[in-house]
Amino acid sequence: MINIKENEELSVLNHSGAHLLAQAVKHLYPDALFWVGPVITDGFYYDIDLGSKKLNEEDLVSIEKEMKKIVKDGKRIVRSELTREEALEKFKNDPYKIDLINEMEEDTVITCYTQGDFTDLCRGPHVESVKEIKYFKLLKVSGAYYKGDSKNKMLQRIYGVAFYNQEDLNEYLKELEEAKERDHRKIGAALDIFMSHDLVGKGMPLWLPNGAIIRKQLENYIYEKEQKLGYHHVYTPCVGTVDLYKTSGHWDHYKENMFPSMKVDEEEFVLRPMNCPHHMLIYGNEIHSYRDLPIRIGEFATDFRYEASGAVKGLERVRCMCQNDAHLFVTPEQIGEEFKKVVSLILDVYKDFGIKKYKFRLSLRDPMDKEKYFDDDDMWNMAEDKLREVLNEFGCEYHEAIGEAAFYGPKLDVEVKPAVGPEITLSTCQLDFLLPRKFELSYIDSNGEKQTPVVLHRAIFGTFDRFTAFIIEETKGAFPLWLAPISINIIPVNNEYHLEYATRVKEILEENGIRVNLDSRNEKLGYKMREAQTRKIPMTLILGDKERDNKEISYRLYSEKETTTMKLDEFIEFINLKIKEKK
Ligand code: TSB
Ligand code: ZN
Repeated sequence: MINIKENEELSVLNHSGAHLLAQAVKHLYPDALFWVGPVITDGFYYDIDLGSKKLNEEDLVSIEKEMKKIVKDGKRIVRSELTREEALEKFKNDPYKIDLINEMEEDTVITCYTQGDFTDLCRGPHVESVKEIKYFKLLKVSGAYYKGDSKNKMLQRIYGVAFYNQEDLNEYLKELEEAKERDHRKIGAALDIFMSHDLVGKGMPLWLPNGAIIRKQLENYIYEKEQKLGYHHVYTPCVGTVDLYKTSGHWDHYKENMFPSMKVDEEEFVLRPMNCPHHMLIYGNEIHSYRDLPIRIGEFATDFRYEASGAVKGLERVRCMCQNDAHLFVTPEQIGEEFKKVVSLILDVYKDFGIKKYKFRLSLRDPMDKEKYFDDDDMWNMAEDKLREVLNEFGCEYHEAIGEAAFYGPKLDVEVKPAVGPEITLSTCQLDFLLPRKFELSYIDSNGEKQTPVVLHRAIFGTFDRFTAFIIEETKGAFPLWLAPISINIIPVNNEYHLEYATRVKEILEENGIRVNLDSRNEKLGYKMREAQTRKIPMTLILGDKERDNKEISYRLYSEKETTTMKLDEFIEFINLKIKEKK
């Protein structure tokens, strides 16, 4: 799906779409006040204060009608510049715009755009006339806190999208419908993968048995890979004392993303937002020689983060998450080699899951602004060169985000686009020159001297939560055999004659560790077949006279019409191989 924000022409058009929307709302609701109306990946929105009036779908239809009227009227969109005083005077009755003006830097050129009877404070640019905003659609309305803060007033956010012609708009709306069908929240509910409940809380999904199977498969899969790569897995508590997070620096720099602390006896705890401090302590528990490095400490670790209530989304953005985390302790010379192993693992995993659409984003330091970063010029230069070198070696395309490195080191993120909403980061690998110092970690080098290791924070799946959300959308819920909650559904053609054989086949498959369901309900074959499709079970066995008499099975794959018959023995071999190869 096209990313409107990244397309220059569509960006301008959609921004003008937001103004058109605001003008129409102002016509229909003269008391309306407007906060911001930006362009987003999926079009535009405007946050509006309508007092006690709550908009519904029908209101959107009326607003759209009004927008069409304004377009027909065809006013030009005219830019004007204002001094700060003029702007403050012009918008003196509008607290939101006053707020925006006050937030602007002293030397900002304040501009307004006027179309007919409507003027909005705006940086622009815009199309020349409202006539150009002919092909648009309002998509939905939802609540949004002023400045995204739940302590503030709830505004109403109207979403829309605009194109330069009807075909593009139609195509986009069609894709949008398909995307909604792919939304992991919808599929997750339909296939009983996860649920949520107000009594547990926002952003705290409950994994249902089907979801738990998928998650366990993911855990086993990545655990095995990490074991082969020399990772040591640990278990650590999902709380730490405030002092731990003061030592790591999170208390000073990450506090707004953390849950508030709680006192127990004399100790003050926080639910942890990250696992690095715990892993630093584990590394520090022993004396290390350079010969022991790299040391790789991995954990499937539960973390808690405060995410704005408007931002939480299914399994994709949660407040309680489980990271596929590891901290790799290396000498500076080992950075390149270890980073290469991480990238190789990422590529390997994405290949196994058939993930093809993703972007590498390499966040580097701004060399013009060195004071902003951990002070070790040689280390930065060496590390950044190594990261580039590795990505080039793999032939990976990547975007260099200059100035976006963290204070403590450069990083690589892998970004993907979910069915609905803006891009998200799945995998990440972040270099850290600082944290080992904060915890006074060391290794003894070949001259017998103490040195500080460098840490690579890395999460291949990111979190199991987010990765599962993404895989649900990639597969539309039709998981491969090895991942599906039920891999094989068995249907006896007639319970009276074929149930015994079907039961035997089920037992044999289960002995082979395969997840099977025997559908022995007294329902028609066609009905059972259709239901297996709805449940998106990857494979269905149909067992009748012929199969029973010849010790055979007939199988049909999800969404296919063809049936294949095989000897039972052969089938067991075939299916074991398929599952092992993760096909
Ligand atoms: C990799 N300390 C590092 C770790 O060692 C760390 O926490 N990095 S992180 O902050 O980038 O988080 C790791 C991954 O968790 C992200 O790449 C992202 O895929 C996933 N993630 C982050 N926030 C959320 C969230 N709210 N819900 C689901 N997944 C999330
Ligand atoms: Zn970390």
